[in-house]
Amino acid sequence: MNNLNAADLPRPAPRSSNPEIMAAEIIERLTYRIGKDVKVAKPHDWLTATILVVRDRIIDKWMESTRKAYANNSKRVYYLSLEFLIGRLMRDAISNIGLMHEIRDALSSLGVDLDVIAGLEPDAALGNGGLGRLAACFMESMATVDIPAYGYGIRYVHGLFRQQMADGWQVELPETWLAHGNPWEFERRESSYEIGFGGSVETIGGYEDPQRFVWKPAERVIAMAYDTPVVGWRGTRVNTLRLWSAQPIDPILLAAFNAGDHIGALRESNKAESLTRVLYPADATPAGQELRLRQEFFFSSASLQDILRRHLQQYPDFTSLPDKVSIQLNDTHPAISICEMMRLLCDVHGLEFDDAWKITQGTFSYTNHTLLPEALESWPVPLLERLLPRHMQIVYAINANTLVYARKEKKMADQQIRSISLIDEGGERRVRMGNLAFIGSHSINGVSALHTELMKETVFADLHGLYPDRINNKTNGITPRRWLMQCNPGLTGLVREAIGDDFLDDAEKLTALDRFADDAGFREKFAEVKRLNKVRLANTVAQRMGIRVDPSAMFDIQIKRIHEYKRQLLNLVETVALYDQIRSHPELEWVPRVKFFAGKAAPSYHNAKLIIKLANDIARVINNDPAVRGLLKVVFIPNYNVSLAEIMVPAADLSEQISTAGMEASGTGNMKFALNGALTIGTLDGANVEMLEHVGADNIVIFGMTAEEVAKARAEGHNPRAIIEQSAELSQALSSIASGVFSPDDRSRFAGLIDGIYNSDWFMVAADFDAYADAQRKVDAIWSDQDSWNTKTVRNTARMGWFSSDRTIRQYATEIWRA
Ligand code: TH1
Repeated sequence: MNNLNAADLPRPAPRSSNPEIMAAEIIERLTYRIGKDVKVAKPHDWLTATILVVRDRIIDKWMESTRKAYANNSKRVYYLSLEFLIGRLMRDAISNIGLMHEIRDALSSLGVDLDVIAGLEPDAALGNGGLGRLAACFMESMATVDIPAYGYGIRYVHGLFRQQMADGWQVELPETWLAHGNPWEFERRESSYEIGFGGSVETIGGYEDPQRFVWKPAERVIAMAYDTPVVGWRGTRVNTLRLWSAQPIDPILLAAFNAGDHIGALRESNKAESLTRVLYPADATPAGQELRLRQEFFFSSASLQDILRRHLQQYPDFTSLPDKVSIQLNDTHPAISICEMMRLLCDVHGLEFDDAWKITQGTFSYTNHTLLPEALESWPVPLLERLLPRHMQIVYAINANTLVYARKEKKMADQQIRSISLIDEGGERRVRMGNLAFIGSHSINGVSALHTELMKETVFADLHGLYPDRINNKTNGITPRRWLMQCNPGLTGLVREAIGDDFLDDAEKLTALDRFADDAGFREKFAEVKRLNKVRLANTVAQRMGIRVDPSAMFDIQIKRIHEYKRQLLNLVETVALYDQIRSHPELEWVPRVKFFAGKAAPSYHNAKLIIKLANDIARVINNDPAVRGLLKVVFIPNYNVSLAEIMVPAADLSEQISTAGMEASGTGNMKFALNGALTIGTLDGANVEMLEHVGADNIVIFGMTAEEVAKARAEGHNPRAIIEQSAELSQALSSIASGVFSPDDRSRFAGLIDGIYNSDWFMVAADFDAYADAQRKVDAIWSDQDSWNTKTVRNTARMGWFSSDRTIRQYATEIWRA
């Protein structure tokens, strides 16, 4: 192939966008690729055939994009992430290549409804929450803004568990997104690498003057690539999401099998495959298990080998690496890549340590997504030593250089030296992955302005003192294609009528909508779109849960992972207080509300699971109490995922973003709701702070303690018991929950949860309660003046364009990647 001239070869026939021709192609795929006759084809077969037709139209662009990057010697960006929460792909892809009407027509000429088969596509949940979803939004935006980029991750056989409810308790079931095969992906057997674990390090060149180190792993597995094309808006560019799957070196030990040891013959093979079998279901908490470290190293090593191989295909050596390659670490999960790069450069390619270090640092950059101390990854030294002995040596070498520099050049004191060290010496010795990622990178970024400032003041204070130019901010964003155009076609159509199509290519052009906030006719249409989206959600809830909700009530929604710092408990306690108020003051005009909750709890997170049970217990009591007269309903929708979010986000009137200030690094759900015309009730936390700046104080309801006040209260100690006693509403709500009003079958079920509020109130539920309840009554007052409400919600949509992930990616590209 290499000595042929591509221009002289026959080229694939250009793909037509004529619906008749596409219908014929769908039949062709059904027949020859799936092997089914039209008469017996199942809906799933139609889905697969359609995806194959769509995929073909993306492939031409894909090859062109790859060729172009090669020909222009463009810099390539590699986004390394253990999570990609992509959800469904078909609608996204069809819409981005501009064939929605054509494919719909093609299918309908075959008697197939696009919406029906689109609903059958499995929701790829290779991620837990915000961090994984951000990686997916970034992939789409990098293709859209024409950056040659690869996402690298793991092809988990089982993504995030399916959540089922058993009597209001969360039960985890395996998720099987690959059950029907995956028509999007290409298996790349030729892109396979060996990955080692354990063993020992040999020194060549003698003890006195060691020249080289050679790692002799005791175990080896194969990493095999699966590629998925990711197409940007208007098909501008197609990038690759490359996911690694673990394969055994010997699929079966035939001698053992023939000797009758049928299970032993497969042991090694099973062990290898188990590496990429499941996603760890912990969000913002480290898994801390050996298998997790194996996953992290497996995918880091495979990605690094692939990146270096591709570089050497095009360039003579690695001196140009920092100019031609940027590697972005999505949190510390891939941080071991820094050591692996050093090992490959020094031990395999023969570079000197100092030269390799310059190249490594010039190439890597790191995004931090959380400051929660319990969430900062670290690995016990003995574990790293056993599993990755050469990498442990490299950690010590990097540490020695850094600490000498800090001590000798920067005159740092013992306390500061302890805090910047890669080794945590307090208790069992552990390697701090955050410090490794920081020291091995030329850029360290936070994900909102507040979070970035807190990074400088807290966990990274001393490292920031040592390297003051490295920390920078890149406020998160969301892709407006998925989170406006696809999930909310009604609103998209209305906005186009009002301001034209410019905003489709540049979300910041939505500001043109601002003046329509004062146009009563427009506001009415805007409200009508919202109503239809609420009807759609009401239907989903009726279908899935048999619960009827009234679309004319305020839809108040909190959807995200269940975590104490996100304070679903604050919302639930206020719900109980409101329930009490509605019953004690039936003469007042209460605003009818439906409080929706959805989200998964980490299987080992006891309090989070208890909060889910509490939501369900409260729902059962309130929804069945005739004294409430339908003024309040509580709905916990099971199995929250990207596809459910796409139905709930456009249907929200009120968006709950109520984390304890200083604890939510950014949040991205907050942006999705506001863009779709919901009002936010929120704390001054994460990106809420910047949302306030963009939408204006009149168009968002902010309440509660600031991050500074929270830090002060924690340092000086606050007295939750006194606070509770001063608030009649709060004490009544807490004692009814604690005493078993909502859990008559187990009266002490929630006593411990409520005790936590009385005794320490770490998350400031009591401390913020009154401010939150007042803010909710302010929300009621705005709702009661629908003109005022609709003015605010239109302004939210108009002013949220800045939070497009296209803007975020452009900032990464110019300020970090220089791509
Ligand atoms: C989340 C943050 O909690 C959230 O505030 C932020 O918007 C999002 O990342 C994207 O930046 C995080 N998710 C995880 C998941 C794991 C570990 C740490 C974090 S921080 C597994």
